[in-house]
Amino acid sequence: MPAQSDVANRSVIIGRSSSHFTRITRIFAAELGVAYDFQVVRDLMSSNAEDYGGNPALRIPNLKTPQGVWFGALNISRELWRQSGRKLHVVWPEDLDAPVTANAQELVLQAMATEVSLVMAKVGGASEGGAHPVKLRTSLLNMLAWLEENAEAALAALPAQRDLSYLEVTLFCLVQHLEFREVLPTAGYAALNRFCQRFAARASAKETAFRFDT
Ligand SMILES: N[C@@H](CCC(=O)N[C@@H](CS)C(=O)NCC(=O)O)C(=O)O
Repeated sequence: MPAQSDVANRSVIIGRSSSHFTRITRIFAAELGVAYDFQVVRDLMSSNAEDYGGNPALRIPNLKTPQGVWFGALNISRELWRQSGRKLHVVWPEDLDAPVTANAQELVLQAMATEVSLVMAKVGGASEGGAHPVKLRTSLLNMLAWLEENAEAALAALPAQRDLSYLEVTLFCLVQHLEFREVLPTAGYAALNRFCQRFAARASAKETAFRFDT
């Protein structure tokens, strides 16, 4: 049983079980063996920063720690790495020094952000037929086509002795989420599906399956 002081000092992930950016952080926590509490943001339309742990961008995920609040999935994943006793070899975005790997990371994160815009516009009741949503969809399809063509090369270029990379975790969360939120059917992306099948075998992926919080 954890000591009471450990429980009192435990970090809190503020997010949603249906959010791909939140899932990144939960996969990192599981891989790194870091215990945390989970605080669900029930209303993503809230304009009160307090509902998001104080994040003025009104976004999730955020991580509450005794030192302060960390905003965003990358900051959180790094902080979880610092908290972990495991000292895994993680390849972070700034370690990607070839165009194929750096561009893959850029496009995965941009595709995730574009997907957020499309989902939030739908939730907010905006028309999907407007000029900008149509452009966003074209951009998303272009990015997915690029990733389908280049992801295998990018993954093969990662250091072989790594335990994990931000690229793999984010790519997995992106592809799974497109299907989960019915933004795009992903069955036609064979290379991306092969990658997801391999990644899905990890305990951290199994433990963090997308679901709508009740
Ligand atoms: N840069 C942030 C992006 C986070 C983000 O966009 N989260 C989405 C949920 S997956 C969100 O909070 N959406 C609310 C909104 O768009 O109003 C990160 O890397 O964590």
